[in-house]
Amino acid sequence: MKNDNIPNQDVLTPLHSWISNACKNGAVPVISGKNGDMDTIGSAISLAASHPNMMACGTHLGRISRRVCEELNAPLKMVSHKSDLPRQLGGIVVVDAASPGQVGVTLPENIPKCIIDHHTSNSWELMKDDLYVNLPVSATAEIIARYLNMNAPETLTEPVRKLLLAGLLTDSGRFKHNNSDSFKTASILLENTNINYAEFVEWLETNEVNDSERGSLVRGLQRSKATISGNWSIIHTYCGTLEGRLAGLLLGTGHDISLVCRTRGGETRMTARASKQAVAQGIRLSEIMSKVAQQIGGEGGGHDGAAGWTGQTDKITAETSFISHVARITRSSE
Ligand SMILES: [Mn+2]
Repeated sequence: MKNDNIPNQDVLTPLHSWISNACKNGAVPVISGKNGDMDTIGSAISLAASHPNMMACGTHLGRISRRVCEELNAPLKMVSHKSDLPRQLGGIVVVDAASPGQVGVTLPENIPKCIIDHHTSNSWELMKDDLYVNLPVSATAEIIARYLNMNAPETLTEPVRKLLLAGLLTDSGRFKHNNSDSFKTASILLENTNINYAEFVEWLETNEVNDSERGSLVRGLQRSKATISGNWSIIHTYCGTLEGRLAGLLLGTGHDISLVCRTRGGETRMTARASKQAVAQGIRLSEIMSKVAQQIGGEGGGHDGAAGWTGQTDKITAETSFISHVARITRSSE
């Protein structure tokens, strides 16, 4: 069966023509999205490496991107205003941003732009010479990997492969929510290289956490307590930083729900995660957090399997409210 999701020549050939033409006319900044995540940064730097007239630019580096770029010596020009972009532009490429608002810098007018993205919807306004490339893949890095493999394979050096792999790994949640094409892209990135995949994944994950954060995570784990709330098991704790990461680690113990509290400067935050099975059987964390907000004030929301709440009450009150709302949910058999 033909898989229409695979980035193919139908998209990558016009992309190559657009880039070649733009590079003939001048400098071409490749601008990353303002969240500065590994996908957008890895995509921008890798694509920019394929032509001397291209330059990776961005307004922000996220925590993982910053460390990976430092380790790999990957160049990204920080820009805060359109005047920071090169003069005599031949075009502008934007990677991994679904709207102009996600770029972080106002783009100059009357310059052809090319948007490369994988978000399901977008609010870009396209002009005559603009090109919009969107594929239903797990990461923009996948589109770039396929493009470079086809049109500029010499660009796929080991650091570039690692940048793209890091983008793919982080955007697909370590291949937890990807489609099968992501494995093909990963295979393209790994084949004929000396990259040790297992070591690379470990490096990427341990690189996210520094010494003091590591201590904070361990203390959070040591303080954790398991509670049965109605039909559900909850593992909960508190910590000073990296609540999301700690909640993810705690969920690995096999409980239905993990809950992490953090209090700082009179503000309490709760971060919760639920297993896929718990969600399938009726847990909607975003609804629970909204109900907590209705009961004790503050703001709550998120997704079914990952949600948060922030407010002014102490952590015991917040935790108690969360746990009592979970107790009221009946467990359905799938
Ligand atoms: Mn992305």
